[in-house]
Amino acid sequence: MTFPVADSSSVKLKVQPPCYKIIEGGPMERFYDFINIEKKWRDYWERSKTFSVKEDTSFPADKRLYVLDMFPYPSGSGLHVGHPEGYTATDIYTRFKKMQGFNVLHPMGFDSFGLPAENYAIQTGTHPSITTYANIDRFRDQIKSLGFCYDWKREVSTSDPEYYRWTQWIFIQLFKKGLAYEAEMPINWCPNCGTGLANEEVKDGRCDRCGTLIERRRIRQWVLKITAYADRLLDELKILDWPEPIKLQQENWIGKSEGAEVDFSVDGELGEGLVRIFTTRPDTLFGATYMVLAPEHPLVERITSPDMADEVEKYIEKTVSKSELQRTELNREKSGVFTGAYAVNPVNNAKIPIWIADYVLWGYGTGAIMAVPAHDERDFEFAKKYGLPIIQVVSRDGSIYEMSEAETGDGIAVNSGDWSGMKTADFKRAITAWLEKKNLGKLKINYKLRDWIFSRQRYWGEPIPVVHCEKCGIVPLDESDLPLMLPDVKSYKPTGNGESPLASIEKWVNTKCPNCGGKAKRETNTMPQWAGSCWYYIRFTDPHNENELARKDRIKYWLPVDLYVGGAEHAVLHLLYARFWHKFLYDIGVVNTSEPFMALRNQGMILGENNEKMSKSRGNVVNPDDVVAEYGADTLRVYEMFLGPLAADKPWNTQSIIGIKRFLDKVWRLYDRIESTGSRVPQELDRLRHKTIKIVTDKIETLEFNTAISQMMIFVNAMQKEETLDRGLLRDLALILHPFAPFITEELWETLGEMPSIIFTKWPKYDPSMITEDVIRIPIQENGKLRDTIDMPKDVTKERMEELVRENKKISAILEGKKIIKIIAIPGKVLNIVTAK
Ligand code: ANZ
Ligand code: ZN
Repeated sequence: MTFPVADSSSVKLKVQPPCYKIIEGGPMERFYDFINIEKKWRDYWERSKTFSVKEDTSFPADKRLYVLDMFPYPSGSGLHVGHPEGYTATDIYTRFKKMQGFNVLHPMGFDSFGLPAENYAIQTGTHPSITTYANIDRFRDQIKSLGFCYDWKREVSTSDPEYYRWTQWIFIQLFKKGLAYEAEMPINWCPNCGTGLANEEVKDGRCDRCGTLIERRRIRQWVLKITAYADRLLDELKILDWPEPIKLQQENWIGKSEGAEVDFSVDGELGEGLVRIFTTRPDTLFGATYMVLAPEHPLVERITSPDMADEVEKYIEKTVSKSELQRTELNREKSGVFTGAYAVNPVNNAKIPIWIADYVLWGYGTGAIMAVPAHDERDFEFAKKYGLPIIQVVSRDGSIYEMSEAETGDGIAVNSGDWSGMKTADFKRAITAWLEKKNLGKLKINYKLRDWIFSRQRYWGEPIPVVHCEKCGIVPLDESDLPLMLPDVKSYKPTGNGESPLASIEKWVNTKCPNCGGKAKRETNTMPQWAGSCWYYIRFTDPHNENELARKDRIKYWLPVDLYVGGAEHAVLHLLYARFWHKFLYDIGVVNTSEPFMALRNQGMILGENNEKMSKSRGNVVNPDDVVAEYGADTLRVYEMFLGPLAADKPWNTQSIIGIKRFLDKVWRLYDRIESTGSRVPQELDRLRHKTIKIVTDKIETLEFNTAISQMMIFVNAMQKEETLDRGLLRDLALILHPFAPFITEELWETLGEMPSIIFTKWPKYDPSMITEDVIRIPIQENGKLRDTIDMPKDVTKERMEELVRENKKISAILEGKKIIKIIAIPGKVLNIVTAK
């Protein structure tokens, strides 16, 4: 094993002021002046364009990587210590892979449309673009201070017209394919934010942004047909290397459920008809004792008997303003009203009453159910309250017994006519086939996923690029007229009346139809904050393209993203929306892969020192700028990676940051003891070197950075015990520490007389034979005569012994030209080579 080292005659120690200080009256002493060192290398990288990446085709496809961070929203409060956590992780990985000979795309940008900038504008009267761009400048400086190897010339901001031009372009493509449509429908409305929201933005019935209770409001909306992709969004989760909990959240959100639609005939005073219900348990049809329609069901009016009309109407009024969550809460007291009408159960012709109740939602299935109180909890509760019959049709053991609660599990059919005795799964299949044959029902797959409410009645977002023409209806803008610039407006304030502030700019609103040239009005709603982040990773491949969203060959060169790191809170928002847009772009031939992010890793939350979430109100916020000023960016980086596993939530700990600073001080001082290359390295230390390289290599690969750092600490402590240190050893240390602490290692690299940047140096290799813990010295004999000894693992096999001997240079030299008759290897003891001349 040899370690590439520069010829020592070429070693020019470039003595640079920052790392030396004059001790008064004494010699110059090297000292870890991190402030100047970090500045020096930041400037150097910038000047030398060290991190600029090109689509260099000399890298084969398997040597191209795309490592991405979730780009930040540039808030007014600046960078949080949580940001550098993920950014350091991807930076380590990127630097490591570059050193292993990969071409790595590692970009950064800003997700700069959204509510906070607009709210700030409302408070201060400052235009959102002014605050946004000031915040971006601050964020960029802060991020740069941490030494990440981003290719800054690829920076994008979603609120730049040159960027949102293509967001608008994608919208027009969606519109042309019928995947963006206008609808007037009841949606989630946040009265505080003054805007409609998507289902994904509502958490526990409250606005995800401000915590206000959501109302239902019927307003005109733009909606994206994400449901058209439900199956693919679900199926292709399989091919993704993502954390299981995230995949599960998406799976549940998409919520595929298989069942049957069954038609019940209505026997109402005001007319007859069919009510179609959706059930996941067609095997319980014999247990249906009543039927429930959602209050919004159009049939309600037709079937309600005159004497029930008043009560029914009152009930409907009460329901409409309730959110879905309020309606479906399991432990909420159930309520409902009898319509006066009856339905006929197709399997046994039983007449059952039709009720309306708000626990049945209009937006799911068919908006109508058959109620089986014996086997459904909500139905059970409802039946108890209103004294409706409960008939057991599934049994644990085939017998009929008294039930104290709904039994929702599978079992054996009872009270089900000729079908009794069948197992649930078989019965489901059989009855569905029977229903299909009789034309009474059919197999049906339903999804929980709803189409994406895509318009916001707010200012600071992408204008939706369509007009409403009196003659032609909705007409998209010509693509050549993009970007449709967001106009300036006097009042940013949400109007609260369902219109965006843009609606008040008459000059902008009144326009010509691109189709007929007649009078038309612009769409005044804007896109949600999630639009820009749906495709930013594509733009990074070709960020300044003025003719298309990105050039095909560049997309092909880089996509898909190989590693994506960010918080887990985006599971069903950004990560679902981006997958949807990506699949659409795949279908129209813009991208060449069906998934955008192949591997995803989550970073945990960095909590305050008191183990609580960091927040201004709790007074436990740590500002990364302060840490960088006091200890340096390298210390912050190593510290955040040393805190614990990347995905874990972990509290800040000032004491241990001091420990990390001391570690880097120690590393620094080791470079006072450089001995020329090839000087003797104690075998123990040499072994430790190989072991450390192996562990650091393996642990970066799996993003277990804390373990890698621990091992480097052990290595450094061992080196510290030596009075002089082989230059090769120090060289290896600088290389493996580099991804973690890029500034200090560039400086130490220079101290070793090497040329910057260290990132262009090959990652060191380790010798596997050097890293086994227990080794024994095996005598190697030729015809019974001792020739050499070779260290081998204690549990070495015969075959491995032979291999190690053949690899040994000294033995090979001895055996040169001789004929090997046989090799006798006795594991753990001796190896004898029988040769002939
Ligand atoms: C009869 C039945 C018997 C049901 C039984 C369940 C258990 P998922 O898995 O969520 O798809 N349901 C159908 N449409 C509904 C609506 N619009 N609002 C509220 N509930 C609705 O669940 C489907 C089940 O939820 C359906 O199967 C139906 O109740 C109810 F032992 O039908 B079931
Ligand atoms: Zn809100």
